[in-house]
Amino acid sequence: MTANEYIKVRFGRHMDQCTNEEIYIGLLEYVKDKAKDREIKGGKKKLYYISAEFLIGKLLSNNLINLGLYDEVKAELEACGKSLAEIEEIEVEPSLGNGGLGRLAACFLDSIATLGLNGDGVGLAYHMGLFKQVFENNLQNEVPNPWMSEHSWMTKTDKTYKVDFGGFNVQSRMYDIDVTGYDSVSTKLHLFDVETVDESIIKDGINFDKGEFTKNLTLFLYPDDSDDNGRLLRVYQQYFMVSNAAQLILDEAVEKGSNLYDLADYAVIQINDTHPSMVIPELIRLLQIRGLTMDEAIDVVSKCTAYTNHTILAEALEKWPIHFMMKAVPQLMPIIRELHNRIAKKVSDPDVAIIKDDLVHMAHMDIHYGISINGVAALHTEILKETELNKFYKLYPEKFNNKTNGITFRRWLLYCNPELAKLIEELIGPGFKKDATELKKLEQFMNDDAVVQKFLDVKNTRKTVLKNYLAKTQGIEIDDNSVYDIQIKRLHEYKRQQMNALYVINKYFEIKEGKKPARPITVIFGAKAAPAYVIAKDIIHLILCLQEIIAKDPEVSPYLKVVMVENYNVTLAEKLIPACDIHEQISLASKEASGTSNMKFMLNGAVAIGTMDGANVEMHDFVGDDNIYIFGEDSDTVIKRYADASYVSRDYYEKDANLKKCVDFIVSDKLMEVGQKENLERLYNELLNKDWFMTFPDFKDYCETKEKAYKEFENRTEWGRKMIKNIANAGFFSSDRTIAQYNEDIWKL
Ligand code: NTF
Repeated sequence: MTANEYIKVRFGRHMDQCTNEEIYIGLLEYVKDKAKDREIKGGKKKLYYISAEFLIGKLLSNNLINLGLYDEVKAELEACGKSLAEIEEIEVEPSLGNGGLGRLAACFLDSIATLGLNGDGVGLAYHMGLFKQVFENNLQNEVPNPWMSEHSWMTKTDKTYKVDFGGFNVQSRMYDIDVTGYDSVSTKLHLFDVETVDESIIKDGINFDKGEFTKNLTLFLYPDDSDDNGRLLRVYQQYFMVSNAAQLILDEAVEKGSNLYDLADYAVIQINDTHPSMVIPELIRLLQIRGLTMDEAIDVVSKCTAYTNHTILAEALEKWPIHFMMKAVPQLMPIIRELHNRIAKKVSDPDVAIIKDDLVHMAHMDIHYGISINGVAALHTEILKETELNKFYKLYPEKFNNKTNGITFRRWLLYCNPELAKLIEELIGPGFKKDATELKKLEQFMNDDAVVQKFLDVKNTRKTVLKNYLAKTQGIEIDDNSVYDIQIKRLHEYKRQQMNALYVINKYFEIKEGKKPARPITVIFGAKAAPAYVIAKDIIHLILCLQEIIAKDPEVSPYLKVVMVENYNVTLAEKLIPACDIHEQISLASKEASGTSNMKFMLNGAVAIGTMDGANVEMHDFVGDDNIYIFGEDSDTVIKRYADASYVSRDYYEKDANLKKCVDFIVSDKLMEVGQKENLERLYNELLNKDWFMTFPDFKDYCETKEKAYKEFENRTEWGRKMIKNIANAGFFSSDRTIAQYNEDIWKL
């Protein structure tokens, strides 16, 4: 049945007689039916990828592509005067993630299904998602981001579980989203929810009564944890997620014939960061209820779980106070103590203990009782082994392994940049769609100027698409003849958006002084700051103030434009990335575990300016010095600087007049005209007295490297060659490769 025929049956009318709303509903149901036909059958062992976040993005087009229906449906729609783009606008992007960690989980699900692996995702159905970002008076405000609707990709199942907390219990329900593989099977994303959730308790932005746990459990992802109830809520959420997962895992294994002693033959669990770590004691607890002894249960579970570390930032390595755990999940504490005691008997070093200073170290539990610990890029894994987790590495060298992140080329090339996909297919055939390493064949065209021009033409097309999109959706005007310089990622000091902002100030002064750039520059930011992260919000404030000042300044605005897009999300990324000329990957070396936007930009023919950090290092290995702009201190230097506590930001400020001038501008009268004194002064003082992520030592090199990049951008043909070199070498960063490696080394499905 075609989509058209399906819609006719569903609404009793031909497509051209239906509203866009009806067509969307019809297509959604049509796709769900098709996905069902492809559900993976059989398979004894199953992977459970448990994650607090799944940043899946809109699903209609992605599913149509993966099911091989995209062209057909697009043509059907066009035949009756409709456009798929318009239909897509009706879909609301699910707000189930924060950043790279959540988007990675979504890319992984796509690759798991595409490779035909038996693996499902498990997470939570947060009704209001993370939050929706709105700008007011050059400040970030947060409001709820509802995304569920009656007609949804989520299907209500009849699976419900009881989840016990200290003093109360709730009944859960499982909802499923089909995950369609590209020309392959479909698997599932299981999202758990509670029926007692009450959206009406949300008042004034994203505030709600944090004590009403049965009403607020699945309202928001990462609720504010600056007070005790907020922290308790996070523990409740995590336990709710893993208790459901554990019950599901055991049920499915038993259904397939497991006697539970052989659970490892039926289930392998990937713990995505430490949010799902309690799955270890919870499984042990449930196995004991089902008749195993503590010894047996620990033995069984120790063969089933694997842990991925996504950061070396200490504050992200979760440690829960025992008194919280006793209140929220008292049934787990005896098990956690037992797990702790067993290690303490063998290893006396308190640094590797599970319980230390009345805190439960979630990652430590994962490492001692799991089969694998992996980092997410080569450098990151080395730092884990040599520094952050060195003591664990010495205990269990065989457990440590690297899995450099990847992205799905279906969403991040075929869907978001059809013009580029088409050009590539014309040049090297369609093989790259299933085997990303075939992109390498593009290198043969690097010296063919006519082909190079075609890549430049595609880029220009996409730049115009972005221009029109921003005008329509955000009321922002940009010049598509300017160079698009883009930094999109969570707002965090280590990612150093503040350094990019200082560069903008530097450029503003240059233009004022008569040094005009060869071509106008458009600096685009997209980032949400965690609601309680004060300095991150101050950085957004600075960027928005710069945007306003520069836009209003007739001397500067023809040459420089700052744009901070509102509510940066997957949908916006899909428009920004294909249009980008230069992408910013400027984290302080050693701090960005991998980065994944870097891979998406590379695949879309943008050239990076970046530090030797995360996956940038591997990108540099592939493309060489001439096709990526590397600057700044390396991770060894940075790690040493932290170790000897020798960094004093004020020294740099006082020695470098240009830096001083740029930093001082933050608290100048000019900025105060449009900004808030309190925010700007706080940021200024932070930089001057702390600058924990060391922007000052890298600033000069950063500015010079950007100048070099802008200059080389003017040699259009040479730049086109750099673009091709990047695209041709992006194949390694396909999540199909990453997932194949997880399966080969860890999951063994
Ligand atoms: C993020 N980690 C890292 O900051 C990124 O570098 C990396 O690309 C992604 O994970 C995916 O691996 C986190 O979000 C967290 F939560 F660990 F801080």
